[in-house]
Amino acid sequence: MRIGLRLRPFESVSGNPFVRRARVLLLLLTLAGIVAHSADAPKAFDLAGPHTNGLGMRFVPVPGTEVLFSVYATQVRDFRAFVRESGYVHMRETADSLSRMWSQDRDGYKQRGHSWENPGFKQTEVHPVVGVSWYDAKAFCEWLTARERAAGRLPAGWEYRLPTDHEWSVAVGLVEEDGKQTSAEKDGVIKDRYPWGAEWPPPAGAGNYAGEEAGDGAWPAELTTLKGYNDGYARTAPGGSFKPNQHGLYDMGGNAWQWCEDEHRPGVRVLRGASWRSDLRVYLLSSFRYSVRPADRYDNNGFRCVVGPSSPRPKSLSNFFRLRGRLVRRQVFHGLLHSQDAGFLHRS
Ligand SMILES: [Ca+2]
Repeated sequence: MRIGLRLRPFESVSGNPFVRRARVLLLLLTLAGIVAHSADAPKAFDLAGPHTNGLGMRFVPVPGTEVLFSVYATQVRDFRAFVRESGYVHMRETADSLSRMWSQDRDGYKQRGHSWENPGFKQTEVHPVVGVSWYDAKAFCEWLTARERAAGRLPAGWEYRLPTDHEWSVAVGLVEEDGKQTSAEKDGVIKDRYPWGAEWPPPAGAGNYAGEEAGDGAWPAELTTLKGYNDGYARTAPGGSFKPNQHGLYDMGGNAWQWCEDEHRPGVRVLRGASWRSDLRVYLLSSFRYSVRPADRYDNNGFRCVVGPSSPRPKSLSNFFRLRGRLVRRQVFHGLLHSQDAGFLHRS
């Protein structure tokens, strides 16, 4: 309408037929450009989800949270795209020997030169990426946020990040946990609740844990397995090998531990969900919290992304201080990320 209103008085004063034709042609070209631009424009991000991002990662809403959860743990193909596009260099290529990946063999956990690309067992592109630190996971989320924003596929004020410990609890069904308590305070408190329900031992197809299949030639003699349970995967399993939970999320129990945003105790970050290496009943509880240093890389640790509002809104003065504290800590970690530790170190 605006175009028509502007051109009509202009055309009325021109008597030259060539000028008129040129203007009509210009108008048609302009309209064609508008149509072409509309076709290329990214689809509006539906805040209610589901959403599939530029890497093909699918996100669904989880009632009780303000975020959309990735239905799969981050897969090898996702992390490979990150490394290829960003030039991110894995820690094993840097000087910090403590952060080289730990992988299990018959003689237990050792640093054997493995990495997310070759964790010591076969992984396809749709297996969960493992051997990644909390810093690696955070760097992936930062890169993905920038990538999706640049492509117009992320609303203003939204970001990709790790789930908080509380969001992860809601997603696994522990909706009654108190979001104001720390992960350490809630560790193992709710008993007899597992990602599959209340049964023990786990029913067939409950997830990829250390069933009898895990006790192969490379399994340490001192480790036990889940007697009477066999899920068919001695190490990791491709995403989608087991039934999704009530929200459509795969592997919320088993396969690979998943990093969360939260510090569990000073110096360590929380991971949830257990892994292919877990057989102890307490580890399989939905409320169990595992924690290691944020720089640690293990062959059974991975992560899952969420997408949502960048930071929680402070509801009270005490929350404001908590938020400030969190932001300060984030800046410290950001500094580490871009200095000697696991950051965007470019190869060239
Ligand atoms: Ca297994």
